[in-house]
Amino acid sequence: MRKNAENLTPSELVDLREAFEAVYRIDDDRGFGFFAGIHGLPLPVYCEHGTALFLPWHRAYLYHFERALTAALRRARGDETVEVGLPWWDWSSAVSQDRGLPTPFRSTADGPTNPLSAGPVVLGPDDLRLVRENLPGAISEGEDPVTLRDPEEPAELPRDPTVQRALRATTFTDFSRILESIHNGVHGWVGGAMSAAPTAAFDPVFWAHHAMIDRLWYLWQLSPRNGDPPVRLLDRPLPPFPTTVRDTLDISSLGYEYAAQVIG
Ligand SMILES: [Cu+2]
Repeated sequence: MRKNAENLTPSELVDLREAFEAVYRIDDDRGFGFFAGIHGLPLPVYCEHGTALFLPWHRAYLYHFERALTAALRRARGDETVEVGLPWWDWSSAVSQDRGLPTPFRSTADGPTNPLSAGPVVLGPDDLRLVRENLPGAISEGEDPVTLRDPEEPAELPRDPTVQRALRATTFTDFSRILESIHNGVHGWVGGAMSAAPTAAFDPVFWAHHAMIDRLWYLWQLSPRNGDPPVRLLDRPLPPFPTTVRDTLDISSLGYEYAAQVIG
C-alpha cells in the first residue's frame, strides 16, 4: 500500500526509514547504490525521459526498488512479514504549497540523521569528479558524499489546476508528455541532486516524487479518458528490468495499490 507521505503512521515511518538505512548499507544489486545508479550515473543511463516509455519505465523502476526496500528491511529485522510501500509526495496539495518538501523527508524532521533527507552518492572517483565539475551543488564535499537540495518557494510548486489539466488529456501520449513536463518542474524545484538525471535518484525524495507521478498515471487510468500506450509499445522491454510495457499497465497485477487521498 502506497500512502501520502504526510499520512504515514509513526510505525510506517520507522519502517520506511529503517528500510532506506538497510538498502544504503547494501553494495550489491540489491542495494541503494545499484538502484539509484540505474537512473543516471554510473553509465549506462537506463531511464526513459522525453519518450512514451517515461511512465512505464519509471513504474517498473519504482516497483523493483520498492521490493528491494522490503527485502532489505526483512533481512535487517529478521522478519519476513514486514512490507514497505513507497509514499507519494503530493506537491500540489495545500500542505506542500505551504511547506514544500514532504515532512518525513525534510532534514529538520529528525535532525541531521534523518535517512530520508539525503542519500549516499555511491559513485567512483571519476564519476564524482564529473558531477562536481558539471553539477555544482548536487552533492556534498568529501569522500562519502550525500545528495544536496536547494528548494524554491513552496508556492512555486505545481498547483492542483495544473494536475487537473494533465488528467483531462485524452490520449496516453498527450497525458505522458504533459505529466512529464510537470514532473521536470518539480525536479528543478527541489534543486541540487534532483535537478539532473545523472544524480536525481540518489535523493530519497526522488522516490516520493515519482510515486506521485505514478499515482497520477494510475488516477488517469481509472478515469474515462484512460487509454493504453500505443500497441507498438506494449511488448517493448524496459531494461534493465525483466518487465515489458504491458506488464506495467495494471498495478494490481504488480501487487501494490494507492491509498485513497486524505483531504487536508
Ligand atoms: Cu523524475
